[in-house]
Amino acid sequence: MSDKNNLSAIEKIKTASDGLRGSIQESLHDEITGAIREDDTAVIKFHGMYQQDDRDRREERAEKKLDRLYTFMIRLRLPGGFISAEKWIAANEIAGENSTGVIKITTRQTIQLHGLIKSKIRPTIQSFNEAKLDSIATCGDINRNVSCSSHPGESPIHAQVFAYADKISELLMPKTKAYYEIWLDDDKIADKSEEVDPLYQERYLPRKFKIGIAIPPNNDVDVFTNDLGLIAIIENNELKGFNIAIGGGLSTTHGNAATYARLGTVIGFADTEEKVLKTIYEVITVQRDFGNRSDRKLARLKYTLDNMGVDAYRQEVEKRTGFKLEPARPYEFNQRGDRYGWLQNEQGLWYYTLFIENGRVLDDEKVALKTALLEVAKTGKSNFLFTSNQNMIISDVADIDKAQVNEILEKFKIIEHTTTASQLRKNSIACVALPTCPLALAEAQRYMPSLISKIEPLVAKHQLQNEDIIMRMTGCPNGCARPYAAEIGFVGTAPGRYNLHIGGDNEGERLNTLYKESLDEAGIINELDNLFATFKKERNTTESFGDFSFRKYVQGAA
Ligand code: SRM
Ligand code: SF4
Repeated sequence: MSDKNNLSAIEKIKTASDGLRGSIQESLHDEITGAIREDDTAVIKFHGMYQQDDRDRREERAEKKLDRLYTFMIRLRLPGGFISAEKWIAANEIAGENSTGVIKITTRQTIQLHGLIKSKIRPTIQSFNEAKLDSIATCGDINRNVSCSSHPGESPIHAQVFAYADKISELLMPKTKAYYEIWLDDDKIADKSEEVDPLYQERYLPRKFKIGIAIPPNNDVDVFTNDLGLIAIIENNELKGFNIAIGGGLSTTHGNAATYARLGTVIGFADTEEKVLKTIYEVITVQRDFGNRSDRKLARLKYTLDNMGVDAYRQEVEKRTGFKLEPARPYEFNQRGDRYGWLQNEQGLWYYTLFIENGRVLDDEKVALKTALLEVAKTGKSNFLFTSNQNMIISDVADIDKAQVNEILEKFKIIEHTTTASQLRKNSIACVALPTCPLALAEAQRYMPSLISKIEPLVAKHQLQNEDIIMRMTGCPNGCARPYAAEIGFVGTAPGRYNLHIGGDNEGERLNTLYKESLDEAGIINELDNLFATFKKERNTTESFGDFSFRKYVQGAA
């Protein structure tokens, strides 16, 4: 239980926020600055936004004695990454009118818009609302966007499992009406008892909370990196229930040895929907009551779990639900990447997964992705799904409409773009980092594409082009592109410098290990050249790069 006398500043802001209202209204009306009041920057996150500034322009503006160029990023709530064609068209328009125009698919299957100035926030949320889209609880100390295995073509019961993402998202929504009041001009509620929130109470959770649902054998959602992961147990094409894993979380802080990345621990199995939802709810109440509210660096469920011990945590959950979890059932993961190209599901609908480098949907000199997707959406013959690998699936296309959609994809060279990208590139993701992320120490999505162009010749030199090597980069150790769960992970330490991590497995069941610190580009290329050469020479027949580097460099070094 946290020290009540030593609460972090954010805890005090949450409690004093009057149901997440803070002084956001006043901040919005203040025309002297493009920023909002400091306390409100914490409150606004619960409404799905972050205050940022253009870091590329900090110096220039400081020289001119100008305030930073403040803008806001807004993130939508899309459980399981599903968006209808109609909503996609709306998001396109809103992005064009109010933000940079780039739609960014995130590593948790939703989309973000960057670069909104303060006066554009309300119109943006109002337009989203008209399109039946919202950004509630996509940030802040609360349950975030629920992710779910995204390939309907891979499992006959995908729809059944997928429905849980919505149910969980609904179950864990905050009760406050502040979002509607502040952004959508709803009347102030007279009776505050309508807002009483038995789950989040007044202080919400000690830290963000993430839930992912995986459908084996695909672990595309990286289920063990979530605070709570559900693993669908399917026998004879029937959903039997879920194994429940808790305590995943990736962030570390350079120089703070008390912080660590951790994969979730499976604590048992629940069969019925009622039991699954009850267990999720009470896992969260235990974290709410026992999590650290003094030190935000140590506040995620993973630390609560390790402090209490796995058995004690499970027992506390079982005490609250009133039933015991069954022993975990067997399952097997054998892939994590997306299944590119067309795939048909059991019901006969078609799905096209296309490659979107680092999830950035825009028209550039290589491919007019944004225009192509808009044209597909305008046919009204498909929906869309985002994947946890920052890609997109054109979904639910009837057999009779497939040729028309395919023609658009051919016309805009989307198919060519997807099929000709190297295996390495398609297995890589990078976080946003500069210029918008205030925490970035180094570049990520702006640098990764060019670094891959330099690694591809190495892969070719060592004849490893057909290997599925999962490579991820982040601009800081917070781990937004899950680099610690990659076979090759780059974690930014300073401009142009990255820690190199190796030895994670291909399926997402083993974290990697720090191999070399603060390498520059030449250092990275040199290390990878040597690693690939040794891998080629010494690997066992079916050994993946991750398993090989774990055996040789992690176990071998122990
Ligand atoms: Fe993240 C903070 C972007 C997935 C761990 N993350 C941030 C912020 C909001 C920076 C900030 O606090 O001001 C970044 C905004 C950058 C920008 O300009 O857009 C940011 N995180 C992202 C996204 C957009 C990366 C991407 O390129 O896709 C992902 C949005 C997911 C979503 O839709 O909700 C994103 N972040 C993740 C993941 C991966 C995941 O969840 O699967 C992680 C690691 C897993 C985990 O949570 O342990 C992650 N982000 C963090 C952390 C470290 C949390 C911690 O435990 O300490 C921070 C910093 C914080 O919360 O203080 C952070
Ligand atoms: Fe920003 Fe760091 Fe997350 Fe990248 S990993 S988006 S640099 S917080």
